[in-house]
Amino acid sequence: MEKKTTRLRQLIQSSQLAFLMEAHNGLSAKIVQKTGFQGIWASGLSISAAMGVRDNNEASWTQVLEVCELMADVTNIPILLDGDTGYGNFNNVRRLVKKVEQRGIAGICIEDKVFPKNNSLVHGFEHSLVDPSEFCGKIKAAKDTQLDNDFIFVARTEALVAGQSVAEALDRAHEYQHAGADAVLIQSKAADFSQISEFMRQWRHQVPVIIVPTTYSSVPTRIFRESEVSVVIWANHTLRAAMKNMLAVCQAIYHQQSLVSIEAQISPLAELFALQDVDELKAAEARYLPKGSGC
Ligand code: SPV
Ligand code: MG
Repeated sequence: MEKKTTRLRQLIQSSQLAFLMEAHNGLSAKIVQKTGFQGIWASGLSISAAMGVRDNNEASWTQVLEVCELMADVTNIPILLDGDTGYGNFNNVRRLVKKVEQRGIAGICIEDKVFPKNNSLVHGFEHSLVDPSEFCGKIKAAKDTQLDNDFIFVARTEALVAGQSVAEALDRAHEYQHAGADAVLIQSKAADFSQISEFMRQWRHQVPVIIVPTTYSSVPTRIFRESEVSVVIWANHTLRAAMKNMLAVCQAIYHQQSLVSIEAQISPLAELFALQDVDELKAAEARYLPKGSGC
């Protein structure tokens, strides 16, 4: 089987629109793979939410990496890690890339904001951008550090999120591409697709463009294809699905003091054990445990 890095590169560079689905722990990563998705978005928002903390770099980079390692261990599809700002300057990015590669992560996405960052979609926070020259230094440092040629560096511009123009986003994206980024992610918190559509019209398609249509979720995927977007990230939807159902089931059990009504709302144990691949352990026991040990 091809390396995960190679598969992520092929996915991103394919002429077909590709999709990455968010996961935030081993269980959700397995579900994403089982569904048929060809790649995972290791979302900073979802991983921090699953830890019960804010998406403001409250989780340390090693805590995030631990989660990613688990996700990589239990799946065989590539993972693109949301590496926020790279947790510091170019030197922190170099260290991050080294450790991420060691843990079997296929690529990293770094954004051009100041550390510690604020989530792009949360209301009432400022978004300060770093100078493009500083960000280009991070890109070059990452590309010089990676050992596997197919490892992916996605440069994410937050220009639109910070209230800057489409022209500024384009200028930044072009600089990032020239600095060696393998793809560009253009983030937006708008409820419509007009700014990104304009961005795509003016983008000289040297490297693929990735979008995250969380706030403009009503835009049909056909429009993304027509705009020649390369990858769509569904960025937080397993986390939000789990959160909603966990809350509903907790409330039902709390109020009813009974399990009578909730079985249909939760996964059967048999499905849970299947996802954990308990049959593999049974087979391994038959092979490795002494016969008649009763274990
Ligand atoms: C994430 O999933 O953590 C992202 C996407 O960075 S967003 O939350 O939309 O900024
Ligand atoms: Mg994020």
